[in-house]
This record gives sequence, structure tokens and C-alpha cells, in this order.
Amino acid sequence: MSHNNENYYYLGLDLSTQQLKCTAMNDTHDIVLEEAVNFDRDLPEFNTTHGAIHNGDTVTSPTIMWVKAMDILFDRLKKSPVAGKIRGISGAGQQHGSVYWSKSGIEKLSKLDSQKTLQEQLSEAFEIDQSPIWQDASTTRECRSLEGLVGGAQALADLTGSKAYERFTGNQIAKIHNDRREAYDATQNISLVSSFLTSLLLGKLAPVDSPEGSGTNLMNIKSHRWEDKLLTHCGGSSLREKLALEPVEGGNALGKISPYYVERFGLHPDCAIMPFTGDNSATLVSMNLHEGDCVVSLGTSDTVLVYLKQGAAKATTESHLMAHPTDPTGFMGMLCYKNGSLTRQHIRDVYASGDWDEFNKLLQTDDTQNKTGFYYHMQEIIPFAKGIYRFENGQQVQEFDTPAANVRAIVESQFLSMRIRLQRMTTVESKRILATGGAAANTALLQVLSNIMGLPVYKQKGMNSASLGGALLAKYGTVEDGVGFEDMMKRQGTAEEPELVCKPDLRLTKQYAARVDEYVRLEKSVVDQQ
Ligand code: XUL
Repeated sequence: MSHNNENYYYLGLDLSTQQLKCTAMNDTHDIVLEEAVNFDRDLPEFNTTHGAIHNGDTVTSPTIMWVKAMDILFDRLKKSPVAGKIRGISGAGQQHGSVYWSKSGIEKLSKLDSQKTLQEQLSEAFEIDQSPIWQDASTTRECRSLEGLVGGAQALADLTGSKAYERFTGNQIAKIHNDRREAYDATQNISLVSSFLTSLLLGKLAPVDSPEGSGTNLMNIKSHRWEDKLLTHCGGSSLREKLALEPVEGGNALGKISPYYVERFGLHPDCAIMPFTGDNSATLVSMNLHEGDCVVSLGTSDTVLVYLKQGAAKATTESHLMAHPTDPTGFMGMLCYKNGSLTRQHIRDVYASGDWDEFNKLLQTDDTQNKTGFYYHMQEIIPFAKGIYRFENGQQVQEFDTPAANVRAIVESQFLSMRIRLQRMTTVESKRILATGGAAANTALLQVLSNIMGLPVYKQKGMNSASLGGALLAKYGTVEDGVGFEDMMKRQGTAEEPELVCKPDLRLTKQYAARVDEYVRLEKSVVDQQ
């Protein structure tokens, strides 16, 4: 790198469930700016709760709300000293969510007028104004149908990396194709949340990257190409045209930023736009994972991420195999739970007076060896179950005798599930846990995680993992050809070692290990009650 590069910046965006964030970093990977637009707070006119609109099992977000959030974020960016020096932009989107462009929408995108806001110009740009998002659980019928097409859940997992999941985009598209044919037929193009942002920045339709293709049930996990029979089954013969572009690999610039952002917000005309990825793959990038590292992200959704090299990955019917964002032959193994922070908060409110300190105190008191609870406040993904179930000495009970038992049981149950599923997903033993996400600030929670997994837990500084991952992907796409991602990280010495926060109490780890069989049995009895 030449010396006069010091003043360049790289921008990462993250359109998550609850907010649109951005992180800008310089050439030496120091964060120079962070901004966020919170949907509930900053855009109350859209009436979202935690960024979403719930209507039974159907969960959506207004597409135009995301557009308005871009207007606000870029207005703030314009006022900062970094805007004109941004050399590349990439980022992340909550996975699976989809956007349905109208014909006029795509046209308007290519002729944006810098005198007007994006919202003004794109208000008629979508055939479907509510985007289905990852929390949606309304497509069970479509899921079974897709699995039926290929010979079952495991067969679909072998082909696409995952069995059919309600939130996966192919099944969401199939539901619209089945139930709203007119709107479907009028849809010119379909984007995912990630490629939607890329499209807004490029001023034309952008492809998804291969990790995002892996969240659709439509992409062949080996070739990274759309699979025709799956496309036709979910969206008829026109789905290929609506997707229009095959998935691409990360790190290759798609083009320069649309003149709209240059004229309106003062961005540099040479600013390159890189493919956006999913929030989970962006988190994996920001943490620069090595084999043996296991990320546990405790956020709106709880996720577990591992970097699996070719050969170490197993497709199962309860985990996901996704393409890796910077290693085209490797994989990201993932578990995703819907009942993450919001459900822990709910239990905190009911049993710990809405106070985290109280929650943490209770977490350290009661002995729950003979108590197990499953807290699926929302329709859970792993396993597919809903409701709250408590067991004492193997027998189902209405309630535990202490608030502390509920606090412990929810945390233990969440982490025991991770332990069990992680072991089934890969032959590679994890050596350490890297904790991230909002709830990773809670060390009492991390201590239980460490005890259950029997692994030390580390934390990296800086919490905006997905948007930082986006900034790193932006830089990766603009550095000289031939420099691999790991080399780029090494050169800048960003290998700022994560900090050790908890060591496992191996005596407790043994006790938890002894509870695994019983946990599996009780969980199965919960699934049987659905
Ligand atoms: C992953 C998933 C969630 C969302 C949350 O499959 O559904 O983690 O990506 O943003």
C-alpha cells in the first residue's frame, strides 16, 4: 500500500432487524465513525416493534422504512469529515428478508435525482410494500413442499446447505407466488435485504453474494449457482428472471457508487461498491475466525458460527452450512435461535423486576440440576416449537418454585442446545468461544456459557461486529489483487487479540455433560406436544 492512502476510509453498513448502522474505518482498521438509525425510535411513523410488524406468524418490515433510514444515515454521514474520503462500501443485511421491486422502481433507481430524497423517489418502487423478514414463520406448507420435491429434509440440506426453513427466502417467495399471484407477476426483480442495499448504492440491481444465496434454499451449496428445479418449484419459470443475477463471491467490486450519492451527500465518485453479505457472515469476517474458533453471538437472534474448511463440514437438518464470505471453498457453519435477547429480557421482566443486575444475581444462586426449562416465547427455529415448558426431576410442572430457577433454566437451556448442536455439525473440536452481540456485555451470562461448553470465552473490543465486518469487506475489495483476506488482516496488524473473559469451571462442565441425554429427551417431548 502506498503511503498517501492514510486518509482513505472504508464504510460498512448493517441493516439489521432493529436498526441501520454504519461503521467507517481507516486504512489501519481503526474505527473513525459509527452512526445508527433506530427504526422504532427514529422512524416511529412506521409503527414497528423492535423493527418489525407481527401479524400472527407473519412478520414483516416496511421496505420504505429501510429506504428512509438510508436517507437519514447518509445525511448524517454528509455532515461528518469522512464522506468524501470513503474509498469502498460494503455491508450486511439481516439474512433471508426479501424486497419486491416494481418495474418503475428499478427504472427510478437508475435515474435518481439528487434534489430529492430516496424515500420520495422510491415510494412506488415496490410491488409488495411489506418485506417478509427472518422472524417470519408462516411458510411451513411451502417448506414441506420443497423438501418433498428433492426427497426430504436431509436431501435438501445436502443440496443447499439447509433443510427447508420457514424464513429462508425461497419459501417466502413461494408463499407470495401461491397467495399473491398478481403482485408476484408484476414484480420485476427480487432482492435480499443485503443486495437491496447494494442496489440502492449502485443505482441498479445488484447480485447477492454466495453466503446470502445459502440462506434461500435455492442455491446449490457446492457450485454457488441457483438450482433451476428449486427456482421453478418456488416461483415458477419467471423466478430466474426476477433474481436475474447469479450469486457472486465476496471481495470483487461491483462498480462505482451511483452519482446520486456523489451529488447529494458528497461521496467520492470513485468510491467502489462491494457485494453486501448477511449479518452473520459479516460478523464472522469482523472476528477473523480461524479453525477451532466458535463465535456465539447473543443478539435479537442468538447465533453460533464456525469456520469450516472444505471436508470438515456436515450438512444436518438442524444447522446451516453457508458459503464462506472470503474463502470460496470453505463454509460457515451456523445455528440460529429466534428466542435470543428479547426472550431473555422477557424472563428478566417477569422474574427479575426488569433489572439485569437482579437477573445476574439470580443466575448465580439457584441450583437447577434437576430442573430444565424451554422458553420459546416466539416460534423457535431449533427445534420448531413454541411455548414455555418446565420440568422438575423429569416431570413436567406448571411453574418452578423460585424466580431464580426460571432465570437459570432459560440461560442453561439456550446454551445446552448450542453445545449439543455444535457437536453434531462438525468433526473439528472448538477450542475457544468468541462472544459478541449486545448480551455479550453480560459476564455472568458468559460464565454460564463457558461452563456449559467447557471452553474459555473471549471478547473482542467494539460491538458493531456486522458493520465492522462490512467495512473490512469494503477494504478487502479495494486492496491490490491477489491479497487474501487473512493477509490483509495480518498486514495491518489488526490481530488485536481478543480478551479472555471467562474460564470454564470444569467440575460444572462435567455436570452439564451428564444432563445432555435428559435434555434431548425432554426437548423431544416438547416437540411432540406441538
Ligand atoms: C440467520 C437469521 C438471523 C438473521 C438476524 O439465519 O435468520 O440471524 O440474520 O439478523
